[in-house]
Amino acid sequence: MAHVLPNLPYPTDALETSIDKMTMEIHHDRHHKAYVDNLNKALEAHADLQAKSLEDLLRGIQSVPQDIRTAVQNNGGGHHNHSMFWEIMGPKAGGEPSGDLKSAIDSTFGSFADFKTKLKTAATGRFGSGWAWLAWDGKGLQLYSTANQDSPLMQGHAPILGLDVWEHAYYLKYQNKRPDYVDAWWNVVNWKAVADRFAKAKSGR
Ligand code: MN3
Repeated sequence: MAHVLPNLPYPTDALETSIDKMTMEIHHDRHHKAYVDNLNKALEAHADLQAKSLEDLLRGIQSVPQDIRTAVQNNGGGHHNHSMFWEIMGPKAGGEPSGDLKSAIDSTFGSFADFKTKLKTAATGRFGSGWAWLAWDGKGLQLYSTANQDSPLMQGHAPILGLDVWEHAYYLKYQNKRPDYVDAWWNVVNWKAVADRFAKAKSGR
């Protein structure tokens, strides 16, 4: 079955002023679409891999045939990462996590403020293109960055929250000021969606 570009769950101007409308249009309609198209192209002659869920495909990236492995890693990762990214943002969002997620963040990183500082360090310290992550490793939370479109799924972790730090995610509005983009991004994080992902990961679903 072919992989499909999901619709944005809100209008392209809904995340103004943190993320501008044109960036959202290009990011979703062109960049994310290209990952989906190129993933489908890579899987064209592989009915067995087409039958797998995107998550299983990425968890098992090392067993994907070598001639298409890089294409699946980059484009399958890109598809999964962006599908998550749209979902964990929203209009009238921001603020702070609550409940279980808040407790886990506090006990792992010290406080929500410490967590934000550490994620910003990971996001701004990633040289070139990549993502900064909050991930569930099966026992606890981890915070790190990955290069390119690599997903925590590729190392057996569940992505809880991910911040896209490719230049295409922010350059139109922020140019080279990645730290300003990271600061503004907190205003559009949908903590309810992040908490749902955390609960799901913890229960192993
Ligand atoms: Mn992107």
